[in-house]
Amino acid sequence: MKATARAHTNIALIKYWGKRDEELILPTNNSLSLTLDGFYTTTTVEFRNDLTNDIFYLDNQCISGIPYQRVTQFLDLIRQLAGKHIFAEVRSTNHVPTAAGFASSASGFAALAAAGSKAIGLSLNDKALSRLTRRGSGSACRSIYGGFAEWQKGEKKDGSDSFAVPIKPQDYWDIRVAAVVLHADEKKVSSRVGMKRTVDTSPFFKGWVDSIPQDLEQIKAGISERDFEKVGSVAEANCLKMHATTLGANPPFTYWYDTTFTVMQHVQKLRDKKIPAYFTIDAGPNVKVLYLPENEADIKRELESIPGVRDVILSKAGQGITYL
Ligand code: 2P0
Repeated sequence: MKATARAHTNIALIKYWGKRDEELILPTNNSLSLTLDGFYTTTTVEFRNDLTNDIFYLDNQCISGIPYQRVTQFLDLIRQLAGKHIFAEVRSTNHVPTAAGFASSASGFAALAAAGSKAIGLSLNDKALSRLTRRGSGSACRSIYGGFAEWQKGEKKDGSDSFAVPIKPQDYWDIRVAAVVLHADEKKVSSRVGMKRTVDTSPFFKGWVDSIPQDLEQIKAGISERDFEKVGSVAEANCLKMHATTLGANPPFTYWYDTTFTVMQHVQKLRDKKIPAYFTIDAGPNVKVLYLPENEADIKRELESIPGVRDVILSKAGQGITYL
């Protein structure tokens, strides 16, 4: 009753921002992401009869508190699905540079879902695995697949039709992402809290939700045509719209720092020099820059020259779940 799985994190090009059901983690809009090869979590789950509670080690440290509770609550879902009452030892290793500004929750819950469900004897197809993973953290349900994936929000109240589907595999198109590291501080408003505040209070939230179908249609067309400018410009505009909703919330908030703005301006500067580059930003100050392999040296040089930039970490498209 032991299994090991690896999952990579993903960067949303059309963002998930807002829940219609917090308990089941059901989103208000579809989202679309690219899985990244540089950042992953490897997790081993072993269900053992001799355990009287779950144990969770992250990077060889025994974890308690809220992160432990999120893991045990997720294991409860796996136990429920399998109809077995047995505790587990979970050992995870994060290969997501802690300062890179990537949430390790996406790769973390995807690896936990895959290893946990296999260890307990469930054989879930990708759709069922994605649906289960969603309950750990929404964005994690997209990390089941390599390359481009879309999380379909679904319509049903029970969440049975809310899961991610593959759009294009890892080797379809060599798009790259530079993670521009500015700050590694704990964020003041978590994405969970920020999303809820936005849904509850921001008058801009409706505009955000209403604009998603068109963004999705355009970005999917861009992906099909391998049109980098189309994909990049839709992703950048979608990110700006998501962040605009937070300014309309009560109390208002933003994830951006002054340096976030500076990086955005440098990305524009790259485009002025005819080097295609587009940014996207998650619920934090760090910026991710989309670019093509032939421009890697120029992109890296420009980004590293910006005052306040601590690191620039380059990544390619990554693969979906693998079992080790
Ligand atoms: C995304 N983010 O699509 C968006 C863009 C942040 C900004 O998914 O509450 O950690 O666990 O479902 O997945 C971050 O939210 O939230 C996120 P929960 P999650 O990647």
